[in-house]
Amino acid sequence: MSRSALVVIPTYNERANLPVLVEGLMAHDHVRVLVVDDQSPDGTGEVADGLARRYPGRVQVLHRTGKRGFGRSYIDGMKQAIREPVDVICQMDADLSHDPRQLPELIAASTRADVVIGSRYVPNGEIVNWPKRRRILSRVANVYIRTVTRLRARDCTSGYRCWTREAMSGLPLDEFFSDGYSFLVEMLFVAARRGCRIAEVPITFVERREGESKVSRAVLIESAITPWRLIARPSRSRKAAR
Ligand SMILES: Nc1nc2c(ncn2[C@@H]2O[C@H](COP(=O)(O)OP(=O)(O)OP(=O)(O)O)[C@@H](O)[C@H]2O)c(=O)[nH]1
Ligand SMILES: [Mg+2]
Repeated sequence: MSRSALVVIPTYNERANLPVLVEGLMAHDHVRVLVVDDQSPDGTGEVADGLARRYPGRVQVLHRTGKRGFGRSYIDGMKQAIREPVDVICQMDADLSHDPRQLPELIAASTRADVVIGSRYVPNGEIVNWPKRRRILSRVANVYIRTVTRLRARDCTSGYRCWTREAMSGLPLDEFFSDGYSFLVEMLFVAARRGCRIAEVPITFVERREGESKVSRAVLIESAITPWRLIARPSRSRKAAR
C-alpha cells in the first residue's frame, strides 16, 4: 500500500477504544491519524494527546471547543485534512466497529473511485453482534435513503470511508445542514451529485464493546427528514446524480 492516507476520527467518550484503534492503524505505513475530540468528559482528549506524543508526526489531535457535534467535528477535521499533502482521507468511528486491518482494502479501491465505502451490505460484508432490532433499523434506513435520494450505494450510512483528497476538497463543507449520523448520508449525496464515482468494498462491522452509543431520538428524527431535505435542495450542478 503506497497511497498516503490521513484517517479522521471523531471522538466523544472513547478513552478505552481509541488507543486500540490507533495502534491498529499505526501498523500500516503511510497512514496518519487526526483525532477530532469534542472535549470528552472521560478524558479521551488527553489520551489522544498521549498517542500524539507516542507517534510524533503520525497522530494529530484537534480539540474542539465550539458546540458539540458529529457533523461539526467532521467538518472541522476535514478542513484541516484537505490541507495536508496526502493522497486519500479516510473516515472511521473510534469505537472499534471498523477494523483497521481492512483499511488497506478501502485505500486500494480508491484508485478506481472517488469515494470508497466500507460496506456491510455487499457480498462478503458482515455485521457481528448486532441485535436483530438494530439490524432491521439499519436495513430499513438504507432502503429508505436509497428510495428517496436515488443513491445507488448499498450502505449509505456506513461511517467507514475513503475519499481521494481531490473529491473531499470539492465538497462544499460550509453548506452542510445535518449534524447527526445523517451527515454521512448528506456527504454521499452531495458527492454523487457532483459526479463522484462511488465504490463499495465489504467490511466486517463489529458492535462496540466499550463506551456508549450516542444515537438519540433526535438523531433518528434528523435521519428520517434528511433525505427529503436533500432532494428538495436545488443543486448547483445537477449532472450525474447517482
Ligand atoms: N467529536 C465527536 N465525536 C462524536 C460525537 N458523537 C459521536 N461521535 C463519535 O462518532 C463515532 C460514531 O459514534 P457512535 O456512538 O459509535 O455511533 P454509532 O456507531 O452510530 O452507534 P453504535 O452502533 O451504537 O456505536 C464514534 O467515534 C463516536 O465517538 C460528537 O458529538 N462529537
Ligand atoms: Mg458505533
